[in-house]
Amino acid sequence: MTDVKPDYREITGHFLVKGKVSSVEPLGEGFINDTLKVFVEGRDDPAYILQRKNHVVFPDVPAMMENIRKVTSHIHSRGAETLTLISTTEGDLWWRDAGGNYWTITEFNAGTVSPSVADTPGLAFQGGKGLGAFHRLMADFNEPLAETIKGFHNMKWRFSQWDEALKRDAAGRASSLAEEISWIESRRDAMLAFRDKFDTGAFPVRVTHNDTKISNFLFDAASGELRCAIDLDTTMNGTWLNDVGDALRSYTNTGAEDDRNPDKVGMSMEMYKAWMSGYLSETKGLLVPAELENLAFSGLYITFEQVLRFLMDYIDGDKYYKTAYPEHNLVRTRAQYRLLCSMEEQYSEMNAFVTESCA
Ligand code: GN1
Ligand code: MG
Repeated sequence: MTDVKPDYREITGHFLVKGKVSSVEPLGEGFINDTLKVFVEGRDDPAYILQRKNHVVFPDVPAMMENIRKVTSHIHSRGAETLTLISTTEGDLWWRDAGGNYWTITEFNAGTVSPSVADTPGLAFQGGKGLGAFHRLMADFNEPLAETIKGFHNMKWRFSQWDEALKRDAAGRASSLAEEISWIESRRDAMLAFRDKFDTGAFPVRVTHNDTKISNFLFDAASGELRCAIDLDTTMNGTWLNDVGDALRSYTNTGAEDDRNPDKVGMSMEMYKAWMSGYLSETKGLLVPAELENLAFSGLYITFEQVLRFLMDYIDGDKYYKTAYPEHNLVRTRAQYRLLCSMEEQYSEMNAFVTESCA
C-alpha cells in the first residue's frame, strides 16, 4: 500500500454515487482496511462508506466482493437490511487505482450507530439477536462461497503457521516469550480436537461472517435495536460456532481487547447470558445438537485463536495487524489470554446456561 494521500474525489468519481461529494472523512479503527465516510452536498449524515481493501490480507479482492454480492443479494431478497454495494461506472464492485489498491463503496445505512463496546446486557442481547438473524437469513443459502483468506478459523492451519513462525523467529523475540508460548502449546490438542469435529462433519457447513465483534453490527440510533451485520469481507463457509465464539470474545470482555491492565479483563457471565439469549432467540430451532453442545466452547476456541494470532504476529515482527506502539501485539496477547482463562474458569456455568435455555 502506498503512503501518498489518495485523491478521494477521483476515486469516488469512478462509482455510481448520487450527488456531489463534499468531503471524505476517516471512520472507525479497523485493523485491516481503511474505512472512510463520504458526504454529499445537501446532507448532514454520510451518504456512503468508502473502503480501501487490504489486498495483502485479502489476495483476491474481486472474489471477496463476489462473496459479498451473493450474501447481500440473498438477504435483500428476504426483505431484510444489509449492506448495499455501489458499482463502478464500468459495472464492477471495485475500482483499482494505479498503485494496485482496491476501492469499494457501499451505501451508509442511515440512522445507525456501531458501538465499539457492549456496555449493557440489553446491547449484548441485541447483538446476539443480530448474529442470530444473520445466521437465520443465510441458513437456506446453498451456493458455495470463495475461501478468501486461507484457513481463517482453521486451527490446523493456524498451528502450521504458528510452528513456522516459531522456527523463523523473524524478530528474534521467541526466547523471551517462553511463558506466552506455553499458553499456546498446553492447549494445542484440545483446540485441534474441536476443529476436527468440523473436519469430520459433526458441525454442518454454514455461511459464516467470521468477524462478529460488536463494532461489526449496526444498531438503530433512535431505538437501540439491532439493524444488521456489516463488514462482510470475511464471509465464507465454515461453522457458525466460529461466529458465536468471536462474538463472545467481544461482547463479554469486561476490559478492552488490548487492555494494558489485564486485571480489568474477564468474562462477564451477565453479558454472556444476555448475548446467548439473544442469539438463541433466533437460532434455537436451526442448531443441530453438536452445535448446541459446543456453543460455550466456541468462546474458548476463538479467544484462544486470537491469543495465538496476536502472539504469532508479535513473534513475526508485527507484520499483520496494525499496531499503535511497539509492544501492542504483546499487550493484546496478554489481555486476550486473561479473557481465555476467565472463560475456562466459568466454562461449566456457560455450558449449563445453554442447556437450561434449550430445555
Ligand atoms: C481484524 O480489521 P478488523 O477489526 O475487522 C481481523 C479479525 C480479528 C480482529 C481483532 C481479516 O478485524 O479476525 O479478530 O482484527 N480480521 C482479519 O480485533 O484478520
Ligand atoms: Mg473485519
